[in-house]
Amino acid sequence: MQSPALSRRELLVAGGATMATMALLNSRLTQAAPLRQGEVVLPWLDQPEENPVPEVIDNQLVWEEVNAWITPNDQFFGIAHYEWPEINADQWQLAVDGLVENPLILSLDELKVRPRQELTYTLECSGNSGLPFFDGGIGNARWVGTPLALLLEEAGVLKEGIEVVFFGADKGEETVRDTPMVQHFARSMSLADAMHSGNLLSYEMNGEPLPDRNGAPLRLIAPGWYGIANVKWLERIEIWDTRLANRFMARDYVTIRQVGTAAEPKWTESWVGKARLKSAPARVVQNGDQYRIEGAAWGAPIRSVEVRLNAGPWQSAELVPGQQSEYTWNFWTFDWTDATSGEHAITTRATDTTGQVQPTQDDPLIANKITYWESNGQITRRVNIT
Ligand SMILES: Nc1nc2c(c(=O)[nH]1)N[C@H]1C(S)=C(S)[C@@H](COP(=O)(O)O)O[C@H]1N2
Ligand SMILES: [Mo]
Repeated sequence: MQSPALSRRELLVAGGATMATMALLNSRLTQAAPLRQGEVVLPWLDQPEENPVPEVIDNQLVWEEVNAWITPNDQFFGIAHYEWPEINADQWQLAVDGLVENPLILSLDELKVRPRQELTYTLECSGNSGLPFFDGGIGNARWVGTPLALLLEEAGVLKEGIEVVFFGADKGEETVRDTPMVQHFARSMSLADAMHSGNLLSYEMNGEPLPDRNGAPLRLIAPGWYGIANVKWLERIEIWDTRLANRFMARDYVTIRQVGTAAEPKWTESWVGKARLKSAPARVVQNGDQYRIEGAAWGAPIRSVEVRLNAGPWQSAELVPGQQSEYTWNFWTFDWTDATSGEHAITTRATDTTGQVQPTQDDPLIANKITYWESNGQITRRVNIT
């Protein structure tokens, strides 16, 4: 799951490295892009609009301030569709039931004594970059929890059980076909997807107890998926013999795309699930007359990133070593040697290890999409060089 480079470090740590070695490894990983003396960040000319829904989007990553590969908890974005519950962890319990042999009810302590697994995973909201006020719906954190698959095995899923439904404590009113009803936030996954060895029931984020904003006391961490799959404030897991078709599976988080011709229009409506290949310029760093463009690429294992200045040719960026991993962003840098004064447009594109290239904004996949989810088209940002 993790790259060989990362696993080797983990082995080293597990093998009893000294505190000094651990601190060094830690700082090399987390300080992947610190500013050096004399360097300043140039602000982007294009800035996101003011957030009109602060009750839904609580915080956003500020790209110009990204100094580290791991996003500190206080800089991590937060999303809540209904409310922001603050749960008393001492009284909280997780129920696992439905089509299982042994229904479980577990306290947080009972979960914590189960096998502990760590995973570094970049979580992006599928709406990120799809709205003019939303470009910071992404962050990379080190999550700790117990593997979901072990708990499902313990509960013993019956053979009719095909879908795993995750319910959060947060709830709100939904009106469907004129019927108002109170519903909890919920998402589901096929049993096969849920049994993936990377899925965690997570209670720790970057070495701290999971913050309230990010789903305390327990959330699902589903590497390889968009943010929506990572159910927060988890309190119930049910095994069903049918698919969940609630707001977050079948109404919101549905991508609508025109695939037919103008003469014969055809539309697809598809479910938002797995993460997609993407990259973005993070910031331009100036040191005297030297300029460097920094950025990130994620959503798939990254092979390369290219940068395009204005209408110029695509030029190779350099991937920051040691960050290659299936589930994390990979930072990259580009030395901008011939920067001239005036306004410039900077576009980036990522290629994954299978050769797939991040789509352009006029690729039909992006251009013919009328909903804002899954906006992984190439991003252009503008900067002024004086
Ligand atoms: N219970 C619950 N879980 C949830 C949500 C929610 O509204 N309620 N929002 C989802 C969405 S859309 C995203 S992008 C991620 C955001 O995770 P974060 O707030 O930790 O960044 O949580 C997901 N899990
Ligand atoms: Mo999201």
